[in-house]
Amino acid sequence: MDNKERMIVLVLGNSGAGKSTLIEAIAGKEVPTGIGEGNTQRISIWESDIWPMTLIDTKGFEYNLVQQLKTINQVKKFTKEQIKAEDGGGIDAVWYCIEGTTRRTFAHNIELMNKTIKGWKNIPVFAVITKSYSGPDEEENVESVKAAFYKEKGINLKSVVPVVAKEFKITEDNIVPEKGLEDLCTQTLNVSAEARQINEDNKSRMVLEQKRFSAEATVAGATMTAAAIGAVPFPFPDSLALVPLETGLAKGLFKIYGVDFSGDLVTGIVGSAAITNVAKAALNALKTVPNVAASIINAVVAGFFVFALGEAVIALSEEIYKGRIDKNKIDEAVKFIEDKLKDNPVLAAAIKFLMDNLDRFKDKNAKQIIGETMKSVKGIAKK
Ligand SMILES: Nc1nc2c(ncn2[C@@H]2O[C@H](COP(=O)(O)OP(=O)(O)O)[C@@H](O)[C@H]2O)c(=O)[nH]1
Ligand SMILES: [Mg+2]
Repeated sequence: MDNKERMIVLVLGNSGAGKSTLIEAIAGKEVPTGIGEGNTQRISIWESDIWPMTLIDTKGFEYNLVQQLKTINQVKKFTKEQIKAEDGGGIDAVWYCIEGTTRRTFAHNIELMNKTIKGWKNIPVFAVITKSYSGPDEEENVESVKAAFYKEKGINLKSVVPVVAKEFKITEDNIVPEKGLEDLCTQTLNVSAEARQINEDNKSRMVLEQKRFSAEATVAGATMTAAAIGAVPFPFPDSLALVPLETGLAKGLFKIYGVDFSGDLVTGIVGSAAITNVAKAALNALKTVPNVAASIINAVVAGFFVFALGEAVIALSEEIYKGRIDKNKIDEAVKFIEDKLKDNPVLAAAIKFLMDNLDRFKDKNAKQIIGETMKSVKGIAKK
């Protein structure tokens, strides 16, 4: 993607509001493309791998109006000089991050942010309510933010979007999954005449890529939790101990894809005998390996089993999302998952990698082993 084809989005908000978390999720990476130097240390630049956007993260924005204006001036200078040098353009949109749990200070924060960008040529502003974990609070938060904006004149507020940039774990089987990222990005693209011309197929692909990024982060988290649950020194009888985790994982993934599932679908998947058998078979394959503590074997199998299950549920969710599988045909959906798990190349490769590296792994803990094994099978998982 040529830099000129990217929208430039300036992300503002108090420290701790969730700017960096939001940006990482939308950029689809953990490391920025560039960091301002010298006079511009307050900003970092992120070219998204998912959307045609360059996001500008700002640090230390909150202290006072003078600081904010300083930051804004640095950003303006930086974007003119380094990002859109050729066409001389600047920022295309602003995202104001307002933490969903701080309603008391909404109005004050918004007032201050508005002051700093006043005078910018009618720039489109999106109010992003971050950490929007609580359904009941959400509506009231949106109204409060809108009310705070109504008082300000000359600000081109386009929309108020509640988001959860990264899953929020309440308990193992109660996780608030990612929410609102695709909405925020598609709405933002809509304010740019150029971006509006991106064809619908490409836009749908970006939405799916965003969902996949969040879904894979969710699976990675569940994999580590599964390893911790599995790390017991006695034979891991079956995957029963993993059921709450698997249930939470399946529900979270369905939510990311907007699949409004029935409990039957989740129970059907998690309770499938064929699926349990895959875990048992993997365990049996490893049981006879000498010199490896049972807890490590259990941990690795539990971790990779949940990983494989998560990947299968992602694949199913994508099929349902695209309308290729009917979520109400539970048998069909469960069969799809079973087929994905049977002869699963990731699980097989993970076991082989473990076997091949037994000597090296002797003194390592389950977390380290899973980490290394994950890396080794990453390429396979992508296929
Ligand atoms: N689980 C979860 N944590 C979040 C989310 N957004 C922010 N956080 C947490 O809130 C804290 C501050 O977030 P950060 O992105 O560093 O805020 P910044 O100072 O505005 O860049 C960090 O501990 C984040 O992990 C989210 O969507 N989900
Ligand atoms: Mg930050």
